[in-house]
Amino acid sequence: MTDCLFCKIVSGDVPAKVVRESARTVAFRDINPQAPTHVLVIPRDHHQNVAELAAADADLAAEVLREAHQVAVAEGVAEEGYRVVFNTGPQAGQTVFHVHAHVLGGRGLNWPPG
Ligand code: IU
Repeated sequence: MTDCLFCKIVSGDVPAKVVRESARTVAFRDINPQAPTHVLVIPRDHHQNVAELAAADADLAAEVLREAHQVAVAEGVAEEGYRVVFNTGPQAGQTVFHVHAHVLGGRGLNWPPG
């Protein structure tokens, strides 16, 4: 999608601090980190949210989840614990409508989230 910010990160038209790439995904640091580790994992293909992604391409949804775990391993937070979040829809706080997994770790995370 030409007007999608995350599609522009995939294409390289918008810069991002990329920490990991796979054939079908890109992982980059969130511009406004909410934890010492805050990385977003996105599919290169445009899907609006995780429900749409899972329905359209379950293999790609699984790859996003595997990559989220590999980010946590690489960041050194996998053993102590980390959180993977897909905000889905405006009420959940989704502001960018290209599906992304937030990978958060490196501090204690409250539950329930706000
Ligand atoms: P959300 O779940 O849609 O609210 O998450 C969008 C995230 O994208 C949010 O944490 C922003 O800080 C982040 N982000 C970014 O990393 N780079 C950008 O240029 C923009 C948003 I705009």
